[in-house]
This record gives sequence, C-alpha cells and structure tokens, in this order.
Amino acid sequence: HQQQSILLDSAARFPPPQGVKFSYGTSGFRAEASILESTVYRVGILAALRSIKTQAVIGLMITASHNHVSDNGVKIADPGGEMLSQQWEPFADSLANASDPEHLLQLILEFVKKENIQFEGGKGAEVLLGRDTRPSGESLLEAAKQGIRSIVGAVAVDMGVVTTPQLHWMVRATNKGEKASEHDYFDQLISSFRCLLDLIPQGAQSSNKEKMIVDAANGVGGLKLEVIKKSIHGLNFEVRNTGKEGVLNDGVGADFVQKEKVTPYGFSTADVGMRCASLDGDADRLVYFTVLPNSSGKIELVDGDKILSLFALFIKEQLSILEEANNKKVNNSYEAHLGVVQTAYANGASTDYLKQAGLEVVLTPTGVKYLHEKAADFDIGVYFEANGHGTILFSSNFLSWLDVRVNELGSTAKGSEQLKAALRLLAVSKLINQAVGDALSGLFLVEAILQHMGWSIHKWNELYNDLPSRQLKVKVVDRTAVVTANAETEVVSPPGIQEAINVLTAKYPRGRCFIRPSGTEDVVRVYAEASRQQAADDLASSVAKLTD
Ligand code: NG1
Ligand code: ZN
Repeated sequence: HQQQSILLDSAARFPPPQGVKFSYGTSGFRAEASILESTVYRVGILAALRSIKTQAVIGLMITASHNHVSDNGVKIADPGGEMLSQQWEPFADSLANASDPEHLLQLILEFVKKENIQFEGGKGAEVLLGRDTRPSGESLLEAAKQGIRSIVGAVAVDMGVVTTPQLHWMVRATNKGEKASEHDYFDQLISSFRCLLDLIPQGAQSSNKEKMIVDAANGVGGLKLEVIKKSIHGLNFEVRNTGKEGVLNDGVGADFVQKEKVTPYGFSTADVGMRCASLDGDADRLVYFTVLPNSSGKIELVDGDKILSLFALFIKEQLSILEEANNKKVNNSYEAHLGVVQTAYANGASTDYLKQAGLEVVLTPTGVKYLHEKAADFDIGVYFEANGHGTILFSSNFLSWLDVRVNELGSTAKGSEQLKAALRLLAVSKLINQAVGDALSGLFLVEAILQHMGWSIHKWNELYNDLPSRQLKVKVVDRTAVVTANAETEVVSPPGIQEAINVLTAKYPRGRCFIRPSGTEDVVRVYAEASRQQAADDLASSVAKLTD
C-alpha cells in the first residue's frame, strides 16, 4: 500500500503528452525531447521491475543516436548487455501510453502478477543510467531516476555521459562480476589493442603508420576518444567534430556520411586519400571513408559490410592457423563454427564475396536485436548492418576452450604461430564489445587488423566493389499493410506486389530489390541495386510507384 501511494504520487508529476502514441521500436522510444519526460519516467519503473524479475543489474540509456539534437530517446539494456527482451516490449508500450496514474498503477499490478515478479526475498532493483551529450539528457535522466525510485528499495546508479555501448558493456561486466567502471572499459580496450599490435607478423605493419582522422559527429564518442588518445600507443589519430563548435549530427557523423556519401563538416580536399572514420552521435555506429580528389566533396565509402568482411577474414585466418595445429595434434581439438550475419541491406557484392571466401552467411530482418540473436548461435558470430552497427560474439564454450589452448600452447609451443593465432582471437574477444556494436572498439579493431595485414584503406576497400544501390522512402497511409517474409526479402501482403517487383527486377542485370515497412519511421523503404547506378535508381523508383 505504501508502495502504491508512492507510485501514484510520483506518476502524477509526469503527465503524458496528449494525443501521442509511443511505441518501443528497434531503438527504444524516440521522439522530440520535450515530450519524453513521462515516457522516460515510466521506462525507469520498467527498468526497476526488469531488475527485480531478472535479479540482475539493468541499464537505461538516454540517447537518440544519429537523430537531430532536439530529439531524444530511451532504451533498456538487459542483464547480458543486450537489448530488452522482446517479450517485454508490449508492456513498455502500454506503460508509456497509460493515460493517468491510476491506469499506470493498474497495468503495473497486472504485469507484476502475470510475470510473477517477487518483491520480497530477492535482491533489490539496481539500474545503471547513462546519457549522451544532448542538452535534454539532464532533465530526462532526473525523470528516469524518479521512475526507478518509485519502486521501493530500487537503486539508480548514474554513470554520467557515456556512449551507448559503454553503458551496455558496464551492465554486462557488472552482472558477470567483473570490473565495470569507465576506467576498466578504457583499460581493456587499450590493453587488448596493444596485445594485437604486439602479435603482428614481422615486416607487415609498415604501410599503415600514417595518421588517420575521426569525425566524432559532435557527440559523446569524441570526448571518449580524447581520453583514450592520452594513453594509447601504436595509432596516430586526430579527432574532429568533438562538439566544441558544431551541432550534434548536423552535417557530420556516420549516418550522414553513409547516406549522403559526401564529406562531413570539417573535412576537405586537404584530406584526399587519408584514412577517415565517422562515428554516430552515441558511438554505436562506425563507417570509414576517403575523400576523393577533384570531386567537390564526394567520398569513397567503406561501410559496415566492408568492416564485417575485414573482421571475418581476419578471424577465419586465425582459425585456420589453429586448425592446422588441430590436425597435427588431435587431443583437445575444436572445430569452431564461424558465421556472419547480415540484413537484406547488405550490398550484394559483399554477400557474394563472403560466400566465395568460404564463410557461412545468414540473413535476418533489419534491427540489431535480430542480428545479435542470430550471431549468438555461432562459436564466433560476426554481424553488421551496412550502416555500421555491428560486433563479434564469442560463445562461452569457445572462449573456455581457447583459454585452455592458450595455456597448453604456452607451455608446449612457445613462440609458435598457433599460440599467436590463439592469443589474437583472445585479444579480439576482449577488444570488441560483446554486448552491442561499439564504434570505439570497432575502430581500434579495424586499425589493428589493417596494421596486421599491412593494408591501406584503399587495399581494404578493394576486397570487392560495391554494386550501385538506391534507397527510397515512401510515405504511406498504413505501413503495416506491407508484410514481409524471408528476412524481409519478399512481400507476402498486399498480394501481387512481390510478383510485380520480380518482373521489374528481372529487367536489370544484377538487379535486386525489396520493400519493407520501417521500424522507426512512418514510411515504407525501398532498396534496389543493379550493375549500374542509373539502373538501380530506375528500379527503385519504379518499385516505389507500386506502393502508392
Ligand atoms: P528502419 O527504420 O526499421 O529501417 C533504421 C535502420 C536500421 C537500424 C534502425 C535502428 C536502415 C535502412 N534502417 O531502421 O538499420 O539502424 O533504424 O536505429 O538504415
Ligand atoms: Zn547510434
């Protein structure tokens, strides 16, 4: 009863905006920041309940990623650092949309009963809070704290301004009983990067010592890179768009660079040919690019698909070195199952390249939660969206085996190629963020691998040539009318559309085209690719007409 009156009192301080319907999409709740306080307050309650239910620490991140600075958003990190379980999404929606405190309380009581959430006996709730650099973050953080504290005994721990992947990493590390501060995050990143550089084959690293430049989207990633820069050795880099002057995500950042394919603010023809990278506003996306000569700001984009290819290639190389040893010495061998996960947006040339390199490729629907889940089926699962969000997951079975193998080889085969390969894989598992895609750890892994291979960005980019592609969005009355199957590559409803797409696609050499309802905007998206840009453009616009 005391609990109920506390909830009713605090809920009354956060009335929801009129006439808005919130929906927990692939990136949590996102909206104009000024209407988000009640939503963030309610997500605070949800986070506390989730913590009691799972008997683990939960994360709550306030960010709107690559969106406009006046937007904001909120999302939950589950105990392993992954996205909120999909089973709880409908509850999140109903909480956010409850019209008044009584209704809210009613929903909570019903849900607590249905999910059998036990307030007595277990550990109290604990929620780690983080926010990006958006000015609205401060008051929204306060709303989240009040939501958490409206559950009696729940504790909110403010981690301050952090990248989204840092917060996910902290949740994961805390629940594993590992050191979990920001300092520990930097430590692990810097020491595993160092470890990879120390294991570079003699003579390889020469071609890649020149400086690289990072566009930090005027967001939180730039602040963190400047901290890392003070203690890291073996990489010469400059950080631009650190937020001291420009506006968050405004003409800068990974989303802008990937979609517009032009240089972000702060880059010019003076940078032609240099290795450049762009982060997004909360540093969970990463793309590379080079400025093209005499091109009025055009760039050569090296996207998430190419980062995926680089990572997969490197891991495959290390595994085959290890497996050679397996054949010679049969005791304690392990055939690691390596797989890569993409969405239908992956450039067709990347998928062909990966398959032809002998890799197993799986497609999932758009949205990190689907890719992540699929990647977790492998011993080593590498996933990336073309837009630069991705990471590498290692199974605990494989990591335990690797630990034992490193010890064995350390005593029987010191200095061997096998030991080096095993140590490299171990270092990758520590450098890369196992909770969620992380632009910072991704960047240092790309840099370590380029040095290992002795590759320039141009050499890397030549792994394959992207097929020309075109993306369009079509505003429709009801986007849910479009229903897809087979990882969004086929339309099942409305009837007849897929047949029409097939007929149009067949007209173009190397044509491929699909449509799907966006999970984050009120539009249907069209993607087309073909052997020439004009053909991809034509295919996309003719298919877009079908959806009108
Ligand atoms: P939707 O709006 O469902 O296409 C977009 C991106 C996703 C993902 C989510 C979450 C494209 C085509 N889609 O999803 O890849 O990043 O936002 O932020 O880029
Ligand atoms: Zn982001």
